Amino acid sequence: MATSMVIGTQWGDEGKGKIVDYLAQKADVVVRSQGGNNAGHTVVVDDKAFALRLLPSGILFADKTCIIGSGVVVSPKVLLQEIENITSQGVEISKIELSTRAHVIMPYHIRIDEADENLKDTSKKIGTTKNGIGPCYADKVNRVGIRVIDLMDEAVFKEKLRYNIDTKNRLFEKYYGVQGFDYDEVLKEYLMYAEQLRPFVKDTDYSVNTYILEGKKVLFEGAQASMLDLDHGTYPFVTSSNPTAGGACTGSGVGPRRMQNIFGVVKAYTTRVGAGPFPAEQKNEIGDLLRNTGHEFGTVTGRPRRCGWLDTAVVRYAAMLNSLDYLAITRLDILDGLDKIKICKGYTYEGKELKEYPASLKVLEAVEPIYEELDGWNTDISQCKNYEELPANARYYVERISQLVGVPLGIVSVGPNRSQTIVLH
Ligand code: 2SA
Ligand code: GDP
Ligand code: MG
Repeated sequence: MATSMVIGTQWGDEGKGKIVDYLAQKADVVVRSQGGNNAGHTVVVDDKAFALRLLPSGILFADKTCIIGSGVVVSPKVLLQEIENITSQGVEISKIELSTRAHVIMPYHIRIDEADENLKDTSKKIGTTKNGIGPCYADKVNRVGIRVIDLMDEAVFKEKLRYNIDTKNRLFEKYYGVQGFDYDEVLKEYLMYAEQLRPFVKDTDYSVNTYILEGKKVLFEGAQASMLDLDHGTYPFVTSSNPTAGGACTGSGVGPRRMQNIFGVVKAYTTRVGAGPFPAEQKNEIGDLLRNTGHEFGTVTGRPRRCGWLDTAVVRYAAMLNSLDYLAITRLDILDGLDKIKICKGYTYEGKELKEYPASLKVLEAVEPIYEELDGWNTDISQCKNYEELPANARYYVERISQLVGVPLGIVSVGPNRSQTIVLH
């Protein structure tokens, strides 16, 4: 196995961090290709939980190379803090490479993110993580962004910073009515980060491809998820990058022919943080039960996550978008106490069954989920070590998911620890 990839199939927080950490045991290199510190990936090692935001979830191994690729947006402050946090806990971390081409999140991006959200009417608020992700990607697309390579060259950085501070300060003053930034203060802060980051900076477009050609095992780690994809998700209630498999190619500089073993991570039920349509949402005691049993609160923001039944219309769409090879079903243990479990098989709209996932949010907000009810297993499965040990009803549940989605099972996860992972293929 040369390369493999882990992708979220729902609205995020499927347990990608845990699956990446598990698969990383056999990998040499782990690559993040998109998103930034909006991600919150929890990895549990020996009952100790690490909340990772920017660092790839392979970081907790001493012998791996962890790459922050060209498509990532990087907050230097958060990255340096994250490295400091983990190393201060006595963990010997992997070697880190930071792409010269990654874009840098600046303080004005965070302020624009907050100000934009504050200006919107309640029904139009995206519910972003307010980390400046969208405004940083917007500057990149608008070709005024600052890349890591620019930060490494004081003269280039000064010129780009001057332009950005001047234009953004005008925007803050005239449009948002909030305080702008002092050029000298930002310059001083970021030149300090530049020196601290310099040892990690590398042309990762070349290094990732070289590792693959050398036969090293490279694992691509998706952040956020397919339904939050800027092009294919529930726009505009999405993030500003491409968490789908194609995004791993553009965000790392690796061609699609090299991508193999694409795992789609599926939480055994559905959650969503932030606004936007969610047809299988349970705004009732079932949703409350899933949130409380599953401790469904944002890793970064602590926001309560919206909860509902598993929606296979969503996962089927994700299977197509990502050409999934295997499903990795997580958090099956959270359903242990339920007598009956529902699966959403698809939707009807105006009385007719939809064959395709709708692009129109108006349609998506009006669809009726079609449910199938299954018997629960009412057993603690968290100590099951292999597939045969799972109760028959639990096996039937995951097999039914695989059947409805049309993708074989690869992994079933029954707890947050590495040891609570059942591998099927
Ligand atoms: P942004 O900040 O611009 O990317 O927000 C846009 C939308 O993307 C959603 N989003 C997320 N959804 C789930 N989990 C995320 N990461 C953290 C976590 C979130 C947290 O792991 O728990 O701590 O709240 C994440 N990041 C972005 C976001 O909710 C918006 O809907
Ligand atoms: P990510 O953003 O997709 O990496 O997911 P998060 O880390 O935000 O949220 C998933 C949570 O579920 C984390 O706290 C994980 O430690 C935990 N987790 C992952 N797999 C399992 C599982 O199979 N069972 C249980 N109980 N927890 C799990
Ligand atoms: Mg998360």
